[in-house]
Amino acid sequence: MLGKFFQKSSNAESDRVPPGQYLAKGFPVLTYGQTPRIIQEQWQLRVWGLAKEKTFSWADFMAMPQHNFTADFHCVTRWSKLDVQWTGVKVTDFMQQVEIDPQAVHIMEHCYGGYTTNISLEDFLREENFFAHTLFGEPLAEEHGGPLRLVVPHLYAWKSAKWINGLEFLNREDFGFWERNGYHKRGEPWAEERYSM
Ligand SMILES: Nc1nc2c(c(=O)[nH]1)N[C@H]1C(S)=C(S)[C@@H](COP(=O)(O)O)O[C@H]1N2
Ligand SMILES: [Mo]
Repeated sequence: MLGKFFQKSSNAESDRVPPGQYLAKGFPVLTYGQTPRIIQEQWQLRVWGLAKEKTFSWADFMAMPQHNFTADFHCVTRWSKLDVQWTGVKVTDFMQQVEIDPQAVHIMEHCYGGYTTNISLEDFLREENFFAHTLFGEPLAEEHGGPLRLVVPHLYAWKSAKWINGLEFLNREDFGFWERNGYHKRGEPWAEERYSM
């Protein structure tokens, strides 16, 4: 398990690596299908369902408060990367501009290219979640989800939608792409919520 793709963790780091995970060298790319190419100026994110429909442009996102974030990243295929450095917009700041129906309890994340993943409203609204456009000080590369992706540090990274372009608010839980194909509906790495039985 060590060698080309994984590295050994120090004691301080190993406290931060969830069970069954190993530290990756570099930052692997994990994409199902093709990488969509999106021109930044044409990028949009639409909100609909149990929320007042609204479309956000790139300029809208740039006008929101910008922050730096350091977060650990855990892929269910067993690699983790600690202290990933991002810049972007907090989900909580973004949500100040979204009017949700009180019946909304769940969200489907939609992406350019057709990928979907579901998340509860409670998991989505966590203070530490953010939309990222910058990775280690560079514009977010296409293969990592540029121009903009979601990052949800407390869940496995398949919930961190790359090329995000929609949030559909729902009154019940629905399943996204991987969840329909056997992944756990929530995906909490410390509880090893990898697959559904
Ligand atoms: N749109 C989209 N988002 C996605 C994926 C994908 O295939 N398509 N893969 C997910 C998975 S399984 C992981 S581990 C992370 C990987 O992000 P990275 O390629 O930047 O490392 O993105 C997640 N977001
Ligand atoms: Mo993943």
